[in-house]
Amino acid sequence: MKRILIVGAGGQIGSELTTYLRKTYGGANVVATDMRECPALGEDGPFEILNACDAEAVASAVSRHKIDAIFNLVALLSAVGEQNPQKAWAINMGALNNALEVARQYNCALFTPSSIGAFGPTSPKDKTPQDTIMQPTTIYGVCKVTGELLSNYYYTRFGVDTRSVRFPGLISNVTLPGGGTTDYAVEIYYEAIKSGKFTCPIPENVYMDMMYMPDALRACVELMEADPSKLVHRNSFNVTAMSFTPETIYAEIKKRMPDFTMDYNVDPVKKAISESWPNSIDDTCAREEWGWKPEWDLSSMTDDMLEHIRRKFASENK
Ligand code: AKB
Repeated sequence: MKRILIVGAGGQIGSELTTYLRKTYGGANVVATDMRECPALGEDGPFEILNACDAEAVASAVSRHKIDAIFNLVALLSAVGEQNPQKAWAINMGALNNALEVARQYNCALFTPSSIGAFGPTSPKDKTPQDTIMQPTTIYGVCKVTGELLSNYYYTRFGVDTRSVRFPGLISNVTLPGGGTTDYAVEIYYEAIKSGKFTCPIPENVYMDMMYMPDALRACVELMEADPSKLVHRNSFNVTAMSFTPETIYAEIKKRMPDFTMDYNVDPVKKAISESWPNSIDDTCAREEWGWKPEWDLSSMTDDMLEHIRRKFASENK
């Protein structure tokens, strides 16, 4: 990758991936784009307003900036997608379709995140394999499975270098996620520092895979730089770092903040979605085909999250 376009750079992944890529590939070589103004993304490299569903605008950005790799990060997440399935399909598939076509026309590599949301209640629940039954029950999951198939089709039919990972819930302290089922695992840290109490929308015993953002950023780059001759799979690789329930993450925070309390007000939509997803996924293929290995676990992530959020609130309250 030499000249990179990030589509949907203002979201949870993009806001950190932009900085990460700019450090490696040079600020001027990473063009960040989003529907909305994102002043921070224009500080150390080019930023443009771009509607990912406007095919001509995407093609123009790729051509003007001589792009050779696209990161398509546009998505309405699982919980918010259920409020308006038609809109979720139009945005998620519209952005992917345009990215695939432009990648084909301009000979670009393309990274698109998939998700544990691509699995459903009929997938094996524990250590869910790389290749297995995928019958998701959310529109988000339907888009992800379709996207994986379409991306593989563009690779085999047109030779487009499409690659993807199935991300678990991503935990970060820069930009809040929005509209996901796993968002609680970010919100709990903010509430621990802000108010010392958290009301959890997910049932206490539901396991979901999670990953700290520094591992997720590394996964994106390591997969895109991986030797293509070693890749048996492409769209999309299971990757994970940890799996826990609300009770586990609560206990981990409470170890460090003994006065922290948590109660439950379970959201029926998030309950149904979380219970339809795997307890844990098996990422052996990613480990074998491109050397994937997470560096953060629940304990080290909890230390880091609490420290960063404490500093953030302290500087905001100065
Ligand atoms: C969501 O909860 O919708 C996302 C995901 C796991 O893809 N964070």
